[in-house]
Amino acid sequence: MAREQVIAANWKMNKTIPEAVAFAEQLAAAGDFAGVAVVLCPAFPALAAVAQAVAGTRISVAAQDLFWEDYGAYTGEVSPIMLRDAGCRYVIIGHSERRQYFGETDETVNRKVKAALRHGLTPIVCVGERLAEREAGETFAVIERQVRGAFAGVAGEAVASLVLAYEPVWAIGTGRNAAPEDAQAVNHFIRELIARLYTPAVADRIRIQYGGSVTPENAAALLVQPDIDGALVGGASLKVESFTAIINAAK
Ligand code: G2H
Repeated sequence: MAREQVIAANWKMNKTIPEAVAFAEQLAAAGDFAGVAVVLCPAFPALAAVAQAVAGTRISVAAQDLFWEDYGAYTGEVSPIMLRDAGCRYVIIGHSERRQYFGETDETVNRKVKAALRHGLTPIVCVGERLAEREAGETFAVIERQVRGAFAGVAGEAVASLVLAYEPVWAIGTGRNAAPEDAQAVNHFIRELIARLYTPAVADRIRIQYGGSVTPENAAALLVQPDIDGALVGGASLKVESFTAIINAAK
């Protein structure tokens, strides 16, 4: 089945509101990107302004995190209702930086996935092994644990609609991307796991990105792999030219 590729710009803790809006306007003017789902993921303060800037285009907006409650005394947190209100369609959940620095676990990822789905947000769920785990031959076991944890109690129809991002931790922001065949092997493993946990039809529909030092130079070789359905791009998404080149590599 032909799956629409998802190319997402994870800006992490970069770009002020004016910088984010200027990028969004420039990107919107750069093309209509037919056939590719293009997603911008600004920091919370810029979400609404970027959503306004891309209104009426094919570009969507994602938050980089959310909390699972709707309202309440949770100082510093942002709920799925607020993200919808700000114009988000997607939300990144379980990025390795959140797992590493902010105590995210498979259980909190699962609660966030359910909260996002409950409010009509499409999760972009991140999984990936650390270098020591890869070197110990534990890559598939780690990925399986993270995928099972993220989707515990989530129905197949919902899983089919969301996005997974395989991001080996050792490749994030290091300039060292996974070899296309290695990324393909893990993405293929994930798709087979989804087929085992749900059905082949669900596995066929879920979009599985690769993330970790994706650049205009290496994007095409990664995106041509049969089980890689897009990219979650960090560093190379901060400039319109390099991000546009990666989108064009997906076509
Ligand atoms: C991985 C990726 C974006 P980078 O975190 O999610 O960042 O492309 O800088 O490795």
